[in-house]
Amino acid sequence: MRDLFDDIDIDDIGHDVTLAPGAMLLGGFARSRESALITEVHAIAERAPFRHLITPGGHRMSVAMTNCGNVGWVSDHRGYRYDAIDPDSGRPWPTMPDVFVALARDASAKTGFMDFRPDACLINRYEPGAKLSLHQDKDELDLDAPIVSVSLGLPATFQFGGFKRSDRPERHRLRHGDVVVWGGPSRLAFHGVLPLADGEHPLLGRQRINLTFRKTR
Ligand code: MD6
Ligand code: FE
Repeated sequence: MRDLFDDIDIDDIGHDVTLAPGAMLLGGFARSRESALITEVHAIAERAPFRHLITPGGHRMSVAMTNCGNVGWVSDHRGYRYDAIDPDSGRPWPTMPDVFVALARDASAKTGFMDFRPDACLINRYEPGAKLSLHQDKDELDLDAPIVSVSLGLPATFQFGGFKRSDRPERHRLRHGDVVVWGGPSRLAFHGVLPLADGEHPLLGRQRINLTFRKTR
C-alpha cells in the first residue's frame, strides 16, 4: 500500500518543476512580492469580505472566497458563474491591483504563455481542515488562456490528476510564494487541495491564501 505522502516531491523547494505538459510549478516565484500581495489581499477583503459559498448541491464550502477584477467567481443554488457584481454587497468587485496583474503576467510568460491578461482573480482562504475536492476549472469561456495560481501562508498538498475524476492524482506540496501556471494540454486537468494541516505562518498566521488568475472571456 502506498504511504499517504510517498509521492510528494520534497526536493522541489525553490525549484521549478514541470507537473505535466503545459503545467509548471515555479518554486518561490512570488516571494519577493509577498508583502505587497498580502497588503492587497487585506484591502480587498475589507471591501469584499471572505465568505463560504454554497454549492449548487447545497453544501457550504470549507474554503472561504472573495474576488477582485472585472468579474468574480460565485456559486449558489443556481450554479457556478462569473459575475461582475459581488452578490453580498451589490457592488462591483474590487479592482485587480497592479502587483497582481504583473505577477500573473510574469509567471505565465516564464512558463511560455505570453501576454496573459486576467480579468478575474479568485482569492481562496483555507483555515486548518479546509479542503477543495477534485474539480476542473471549466467555467471560463477562453480555455486557450492559462490559469496562474499563487500560494501564500501555510503549505498545502495539491492534487493534480488526469482528465477523469477517477484518475489517481499526483501530489505536490505548495509552499508560501509558490506559483503554479497551467494551460494548454493541462488546462482541464482535475485538481484539488487536501485538508489544510494546522500551523502558524509568520506573515499570515493559521491560514493559507491562494490567488487564482483567470481570463474568463
Ligand atoms: C488552490 N487552486 O490552490 C486551489 N485551479 O487553493 C485551484 O483550484 C487551481 O491552483 C486551477 C489552476 C490552478 C489552481
Ligand atoms: Fe481550480
